[in-house]
Amino acid sequence: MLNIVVIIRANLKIMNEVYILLGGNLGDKSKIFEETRKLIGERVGLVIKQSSVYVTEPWGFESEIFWNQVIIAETALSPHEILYQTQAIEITLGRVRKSAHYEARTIDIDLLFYNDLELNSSDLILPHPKIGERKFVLIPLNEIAPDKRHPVTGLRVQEILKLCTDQLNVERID
Ligand code: PH2
Ligand code: MG
Ligand code: MG
Repeated sequence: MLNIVVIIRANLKIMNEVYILLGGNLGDKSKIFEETRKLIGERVGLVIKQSSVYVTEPWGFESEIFWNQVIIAETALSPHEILYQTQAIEITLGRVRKSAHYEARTIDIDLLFYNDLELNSSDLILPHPKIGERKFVLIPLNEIAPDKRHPVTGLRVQEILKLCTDQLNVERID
């Protein structure tokens, strides 16, 4: 009997939900987004939900128009394992960082939520600290998870969106 319990426990992978923002404004955005979702599915976990793609005005700097999309993946990885994988995917898909400032990019993959985890490490903060300031995040997020609660404030995504004063244009394209 004990043996059976041990075998079951060894095979039990606890699944987690990670909310991910895709953003890019350089290159063939349609191909790059498709490839990004495929690589996230292979290296992070099954994509269980995805918002429409939105065309969005650049927030915080002057640049080309962006595409943004929010996806939810089921994952057995830890937040830092996901960060490692998503940074590798960014590099595979041609992202080049020239400075510490905002820059045009082929693909940026940001972690928004990981379950209800609060994490403050030097290279990763969860939930993402700028969610409430950005309609290019909140509008796609609200499309697929309006009732998701922010673990720090307890507010639902739909409530955070109502409170957001960002005026930049965010337009659904598919
Ligand atoms: N990402 C930024 C800064 N500004 N603006 C839009 N519209 N979309 C983004 O993904 C974005 C941005 C930093 O990563
Ligand atoms: Mg970003
Ligand atoms: Mg990023």
